[in-house]
Amino acid sequence: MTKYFSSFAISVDYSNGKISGIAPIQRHLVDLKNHFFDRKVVEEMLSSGLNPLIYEVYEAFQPSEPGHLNFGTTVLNPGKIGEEYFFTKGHHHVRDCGETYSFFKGKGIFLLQTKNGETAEMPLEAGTTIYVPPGWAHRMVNVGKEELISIFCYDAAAGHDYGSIERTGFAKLVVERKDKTQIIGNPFFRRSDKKWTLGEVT
Ligand code: M6P
Ligand code: ZN
Repeated sequence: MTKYFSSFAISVDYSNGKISGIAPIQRHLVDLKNHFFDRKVVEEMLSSGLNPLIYEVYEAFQPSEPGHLNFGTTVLNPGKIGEEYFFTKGHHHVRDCGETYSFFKGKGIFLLQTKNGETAEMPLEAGTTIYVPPGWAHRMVNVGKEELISIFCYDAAAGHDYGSIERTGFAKLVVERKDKTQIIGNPFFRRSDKKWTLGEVT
């Protein structure tokens, strides 16, 4: 016999992305230290006790079985590590499935890539809704001066695969150079054998 779960409602504060009754997952610089391009700046900051909060995720998790949906909000703070803007770690899904993100505050860039090397970038502002099809890794980058906040929804059985991105990196980086936001190629993409340090760009 089918087991029915109870329906429920949550309350999202649209000014700051917080969801009442949900404790956020927090990611600080130390949790992303292998993801930022400029390892030297990361090491200097961490060794001098600087470990900023990069983002928070308020997520209503459901049983991880087909049919259910996980949903919640992501609050990505403004800031940079060296030239590179703050971003979410980024992931593939273990079980290929789509995801939607609806942005209601801030300014950003959404980065997508497949394991075959295709890439896509989309500008983000309040009102933008993104559909991430199955097979595309995804990351959001905050290029604005305030928080970048979105509501997301995806298959509760999807799972997060972070390992693939940790091994290859994202193909594109979003940086501020000459007072401009620029999307540049990542010189270390797919070079997981390399210990990244500035100055090794070939
Ligand atoms: C969205 C959802 C979450 C995810 C979060 C942060 O809010 O996709 O499932 O955890 O983004 O992204 P990441 O897991 O890459 O750190
Ligand atoms: Zn996802």
